[in-house]
Parts: sequence; structure tokens; C-alpha cells
Amino acid sequence: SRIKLNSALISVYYKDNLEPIVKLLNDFGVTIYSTGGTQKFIEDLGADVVPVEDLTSYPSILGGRVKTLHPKVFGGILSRRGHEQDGQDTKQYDIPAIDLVIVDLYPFEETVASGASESEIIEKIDIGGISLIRAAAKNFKDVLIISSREQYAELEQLLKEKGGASDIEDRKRFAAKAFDISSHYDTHIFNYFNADQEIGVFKQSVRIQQTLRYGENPHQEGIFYGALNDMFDQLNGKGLSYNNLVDIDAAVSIIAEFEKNETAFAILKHTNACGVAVGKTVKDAYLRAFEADTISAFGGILVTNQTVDLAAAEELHKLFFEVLIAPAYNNDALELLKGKKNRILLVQKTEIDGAKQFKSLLNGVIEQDRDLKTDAVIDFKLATQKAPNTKQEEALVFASKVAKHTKSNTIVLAKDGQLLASGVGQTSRVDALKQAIEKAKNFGFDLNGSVMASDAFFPFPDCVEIAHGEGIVAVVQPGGSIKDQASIDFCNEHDMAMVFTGVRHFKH
Ligand code: 93A
Repeated sequence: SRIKLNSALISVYYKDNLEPIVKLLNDFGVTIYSTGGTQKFIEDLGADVVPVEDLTSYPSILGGRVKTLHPKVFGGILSRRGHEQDGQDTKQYDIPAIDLVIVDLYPFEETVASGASESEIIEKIDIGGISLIRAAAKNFKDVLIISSREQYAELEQLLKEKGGASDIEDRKRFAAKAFDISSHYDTHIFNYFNADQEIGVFKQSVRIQQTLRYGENPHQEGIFYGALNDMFDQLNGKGLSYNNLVDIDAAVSIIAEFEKNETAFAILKHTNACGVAVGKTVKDAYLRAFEADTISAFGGILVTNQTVDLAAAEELHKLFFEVLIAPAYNNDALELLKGKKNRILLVQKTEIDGAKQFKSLLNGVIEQDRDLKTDAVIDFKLATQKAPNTKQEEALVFASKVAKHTKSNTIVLAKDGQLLASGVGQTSRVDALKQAIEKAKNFGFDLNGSVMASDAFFPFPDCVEIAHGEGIVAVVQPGGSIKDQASIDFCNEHDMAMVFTGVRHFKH
């Protein structure tokens, strides 16, 4: 419901940009209570303000450590409007209701970063401010909480738009932000106090943790550190498992290789793609991806870069799958897919951010830059006399995108925007190729005219020899082996095209 503001408590560290808010509140006849420095600032603006001391009958004590921590303040914020007992209490103890709380916390994080002394840092642990935020956010049904100076502009707009009132949706939205602010704030304090402990880089750097069903196996515990909700909305299905997250990471990574203006679909199992295709529609791309391995797709992780429509959903619904990730779903499609209650349906809201990747091993952690290099035709350096034609070039780009996201050693076979088969995680490149060939044939593909991508260079000409025997016509690989020439010579003698990218895409 819409609530007209009658009173506000303002206690902010940074006073900048407060002026328009104060003026508006004055115009709307809102009583403003305020703490020392903020009160002085408001007075200097020539606006009306009541010192919070007038309310509490206490001065600010302990050098400012206790200034708002008082039942008259917290009672005014926490009392439930229309609640009988709360009404009696506030009346008996003469506690005025506070409808709006504006806080900007002591800058703890900045003080730590400035290299200040321990005692200066400790003084910047805000107690009253964080309590005001929590109290006002808890009572969002009646109170509006502005928990950072970053929100002034939004408040100003709201006040103007609604004539000094707020709706429940506004109050709940700001309450959600408030708990975001307070959890961030406490995490910085936690990190400061735990910096010396062997707590691990992940736990220190991340503010939210989520207990998973279990780890890689049921006898292993699992926890995720991160704000998963920032990246996905889960529309259906059971809680995410450790393996789900590992696979979702792989799925989101591979689909990110495709341009938004091409419709792509991938099916993954154990982080490797068993089907990838582009298509005219999501349904078309899915069916072409599915075709590559109709067996592995069972229980798979599915991902697309386009809205899932009903036509696609009708096909997908026939498959038993674990997770589907898409930027959006049409309502009728969603309704159908929700028919299986365990099916995990995710809306992907953002790309993976973070240019770094971490992994724990031995008695430490390794960090590396994420592999952000996507091979494109422009990067191809022709190694052979024969050049790939345009269609083959496109297929080579497609194949190398898939190879980049497939466990090494890998060989990927593709044609016309469709994965035909891949060899994954093999201990030799030849084995990877043989696996790919056998698999493609098992699923009924004719390899004539197809192309091959390798995640790393060919140490011997064996791979191009075998490829030629199967009718593969074009090859993309990083190049860089001392025996490159042997592979080049073979291709030249057998009318094959080969391009080098100069970029290796190992994935261990
Ligand atoms: O030291 S505190 O934790 N004790 C309090 O009771 C208290 N109430 C508000 N700090 C407190 N505040 C903080 O004071 C606010 O979060 C804000 O950052 C600051 C505003 O103080 P002033 O208005 O005196 O500049």
C-alpha cells in the first residue's frame, strides 16, 4: 500500500548530494531527525531538522559510538503500524513513528584500503548505522530504507513521482538492496579480521556462500562461494549440485562463443559438448545438436543463446535432461517445460565476469587468465597451397570454438555449423581423432567434406593422414610443431587445406 512519509531519520557519513532530498522532505512537511554531523549539515542548508538527542534525551556518547542506539529510535522504526501491542507500546513510551531512514555507513572498506591504523579501522565499524539499516529493512512493510548515498537519486525520483509517499514494492525493493549493502559491509569486516587465517582465497573474496546438495559425489560436502542469483534466475527444478555448477559453467562458456545474431544450441555432458549446432530457429539448432549424439544427450546440460519458444520446448520436452539455460523463455514454452518438476530451468542474466580463473591444488591455489581468445577467420594463416572455401572457413571457426571448450586432447569434426563428433580428453591426439571418427560414423554421419579442429598442434602428420582417409577436407590447428612441415606436405600432396591460428586452447 502507498504510505505518505511523515518523518525521517537521516544519518549519513558522506553528506554530498543530500541537499535536494532534504529540500524535498521539507517541502512535503516531513519531520527530519538527524545525528550530529548530518544535523549540522542540514541546518547549514537552512532546512528544518530535529536533533536525534531531542528524541533520545541522551547526548552522543563514547566519542560517537552510541548516538542512535536507543529504544526511541529503534522503536519508531520497528513498530508495526496498525499492530495493537506495538501501538500501545509506542504510545506508552512516547515513541514517534519513523517512516524513512537514510543511512550512509562509515567507510570501513575505504579506511582499510587507505592503510589506516588498526584503531582507526575499528572505529569505522559502523554499529548504529548498520542497525538502523537492518531495522528499517526488516520493517519494510511500513518503512522505506535508503542504505547508501548511491540511492539518493532514486529516492529523489520516487519522492517527486509519488508526492512524498512510497508503495510496498518500493519499500521491498530498497529493503533487498539494504541487505545487499549490509552483507557486503559485514563481509569486508569479516575479511579484515580473517585475513591472516588459512581461510582460502575463495572464502575471503566472496560474500555469499551456498550449501550444495553435495560435492562431486554424495559422500563429499559441497559449498559454492559467489552470488549465483546475480547470474541466474531459477524458474524450475531441484537445487543445484556441485556437478551441475561445473557443467553450467562449461555450458555458459561455450555458448558465449556464438554471436547474439546466430542461433546456437549446445548439449553438454561432464563439461564436454556432445552436441553443438547453429540453426535457423532454436528448435532447428537443438535438433541439429541432438543429432550428433542422441545417447549422451540423456541427462545432459542444455544451453542456447536465444529465447526458448514453444516449438523448441515441444522437442526439448521429449528429452530427459538435467538443466536448460536460456536468456528467456516464452510463457507457453515455460509452462510445458515445467511439466517435469526436477528439471532445472535457468534464465541467464549476465555473462561470466572475471578475467581470472582459480583452482585449488597441492597446498595452494593456481590462478590464470581466462581463455578469452576466440578464433576467427581473420586469425587464420594459410599453411597449405589450397585455401579453404568460405563454407569451410565457417566450419573451421565453428570447430575450433568447440575444441576450445572440450577437454584436451581433443579433435573436433564439424560441417555446416554442426558438431559431427569429437574425441575428448584423450591421452593422445590420434586417439582423439579415432574416437571422433568412430563416433561420427556410429551416429550416421558421412565425413566427406567435413573439417577438423585440433586444440593443439600435430606433432606428427598421422592426424592429417587419417583425416584424409575419411574424406576430411580442411584443418585448423595452432601450428608450432617442429614437424609442422610434415603435416603441411601431406596436405599439399592430397589437396587438403590447412590453416594455423597460432593460439593453443588446452583445457585440462
Ligand atoms: O558509532 S556508531 O556505530 N554509533 C551509532 O549509534 C550510530 N548511529 C549512526 N555510528 C552511528 N551512525 C553512523 O554515523 C551512520 O551510519 C553515519 O555513517 C554516521 C553519521 O554521523 P554524523 O551524522 O554525526 O556525521
